[in-house]
Amino acid sequence: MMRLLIPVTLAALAPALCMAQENLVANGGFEAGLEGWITDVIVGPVEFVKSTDTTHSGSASLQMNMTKDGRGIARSAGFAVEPGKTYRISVWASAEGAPENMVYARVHWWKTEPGVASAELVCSDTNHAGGTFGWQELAGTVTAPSDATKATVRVETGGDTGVLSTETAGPFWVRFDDLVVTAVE
Ligand SMILES: [Ca+2]
Repeated sequence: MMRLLIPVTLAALAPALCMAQENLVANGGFEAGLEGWITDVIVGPVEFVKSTDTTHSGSASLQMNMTKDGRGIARSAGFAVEPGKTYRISVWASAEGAPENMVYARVHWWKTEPGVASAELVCSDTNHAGGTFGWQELAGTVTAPSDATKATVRVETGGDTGVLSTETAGPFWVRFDDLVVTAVE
């Protein structure tokens, strides 16, 4: 009986294993709070909170509380990438009173370690959202440049200097959850 059972079990597992896509981002679902993430206040104050009130999945999400015209980012831990390879980025977000088009995720490609000043940044975004909305997926497909070795993903409420003059109606908040980066076969 055992000889029969083992091949059957392996055959049943094989399709599931082939379909499984590894999430390259550690703690992308914020179940461990902000472990592995670096936060930065572009225009403050901004409060970064491990929210357990509302999540897209699991028991925690990241909530960023902005004052009027506030801007903040949270950057993931770095992960290895292969030059020329295509990756899909997906993150779920919800918001109240966010400025138009200012909620998104952005990948940065690095030649060396993330945070090294000599690294060349090449940015690619997911689609953007704004206003007041329930959980929605922001996704994008990006291709690693020929000299990239690592990448990080920032979830943002508009972290670029070019948009800092955009006024918001008042304080606003954005939640992020389930950041997943997978290599596209
Ligand atoms: Ca979560």
